[in-house]
Amino acid sequence: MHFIEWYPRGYGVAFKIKEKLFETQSKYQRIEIYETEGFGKLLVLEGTVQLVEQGEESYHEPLVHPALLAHPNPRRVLIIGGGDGGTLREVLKHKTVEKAVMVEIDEMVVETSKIYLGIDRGAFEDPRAEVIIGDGMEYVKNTKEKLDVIIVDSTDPVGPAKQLFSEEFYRTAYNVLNDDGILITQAGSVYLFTNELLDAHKAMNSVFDKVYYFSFPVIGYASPWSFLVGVKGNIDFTKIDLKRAEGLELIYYDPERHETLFQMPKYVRDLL
Ligand code: AG3
Repeated sequence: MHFIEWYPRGYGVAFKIKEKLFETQSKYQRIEIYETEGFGKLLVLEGTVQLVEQGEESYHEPLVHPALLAHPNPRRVLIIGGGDGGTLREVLKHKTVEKAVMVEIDEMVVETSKIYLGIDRGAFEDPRAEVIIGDGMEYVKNTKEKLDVIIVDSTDPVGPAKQLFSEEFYRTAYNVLNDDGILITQAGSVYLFTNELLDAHKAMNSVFDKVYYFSFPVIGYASPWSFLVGVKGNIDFTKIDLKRAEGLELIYYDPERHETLFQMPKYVRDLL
């Protein structure tokens, strides 16, 4: 048995499967959990791979640590999406973080992840963590809190996640950031979602003071995977605080080689 995620142009990412552990239709999407032959459990939402247990850090580390180490003092962090808890887990590794709010639209993703994955490794129980089931767009529109870092750990820009790639969302997010703030979002496959990436980049460019692009090879996705960073204020995202990186226990993102994040295919650099 195997599971295949089909990307555009007939490009597929496949896993050999031992068994299907769970399947349900939530209010928002089809949720599936598989036991793979070689990568532990696999979480699939609406037919798209969200993570494999053995390798998920290759997504969660670059999504979280570059932004938290580039920010001078990240104390309040908002995660939009991220129902499996992997992003929350990485955020809470930072001692500067006093509060991390995770706003996930689909309660079933949180519950299913708790039962079958446990990749939060206790993060949901951390006193600094708050989990809200709700719409991320509505949350940023209504919150009175000022934030240092916003992390968008969403599904692809279709369905409920589409609005999280819009100029309206970026503008609202910009307004809830402190004078120095960072928003980072996953932005799809470099080669296969190039148009979506360019659209998001354009929308961010019209809102943020500075926008950075980087990519990372993520296990389980059509890699390299792209990430977009919007900066409010004076933060230089090409520089990080190496001192604070000590003790983070990383596997994939290498703070001492932060500059290697920024390499990209020539055609992407020409388009951005
Ligand atoms: N967030 C989903 C990233 C997008 C994956 N897209 C795809 N496979 N087509 C990951 C959730 C992990 N916290």
